Amino acid sequence: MNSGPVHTPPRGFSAPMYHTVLSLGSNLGDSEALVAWVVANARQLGSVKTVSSMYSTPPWGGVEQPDFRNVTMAVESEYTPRQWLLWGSNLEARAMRTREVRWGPRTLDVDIVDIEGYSSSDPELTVPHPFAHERAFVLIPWLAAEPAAKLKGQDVSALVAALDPQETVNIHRLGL
Ligand code: PH2
Ligand code: MG
Ligand code: MG
Repeated sequence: MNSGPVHTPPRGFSAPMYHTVLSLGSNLGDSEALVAWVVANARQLGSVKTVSSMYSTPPWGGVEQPDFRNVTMAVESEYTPRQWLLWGSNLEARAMRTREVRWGPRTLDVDIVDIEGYSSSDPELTVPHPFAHERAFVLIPWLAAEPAAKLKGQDVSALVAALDPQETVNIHRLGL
């Protein structure tokens, strides 16, 4: 009987590695713990490249609600874009995220901002994120985590410099 290995991958085989940028946000419940829990979960996968500090950011979108805690992190793994999407949705569900109000308060939001070398117009997985280039609460932490980052060919540093100062003045880096 042949007892040799049956699942050896072909020599030289390796799955593509995706450099993926994720934005984490929360403004309900223990927001700092929830965001930190997501980072810890990604670390367990062994895929975290860089993580920004935690930022306190005023709510964007015109709904009156508490300030957010936001983190942007870069991960690199063999997870496909859809696997990251499912991973984020699963964590949102475990944080008992609900969707009552568009742009309203939430315990946890895990958004895919950008994936190097990948784009998609699927409504469930639009990559790059259609508004990331103008969202201070994404760009400022992202620049801190990845000073040389680019989004759609533009330097994130230039996108940050182009933000309306009114959008940035009340964004604070927390010592976390
Ligand atoms: N998320 C939103 C709407 N508004 N504002 C801030 N400051 N941070 C967020 O993460 C955020 C928001 C929708 O996902
Ligand atoms: Mg969001
Ligand atoms: Mg979202």
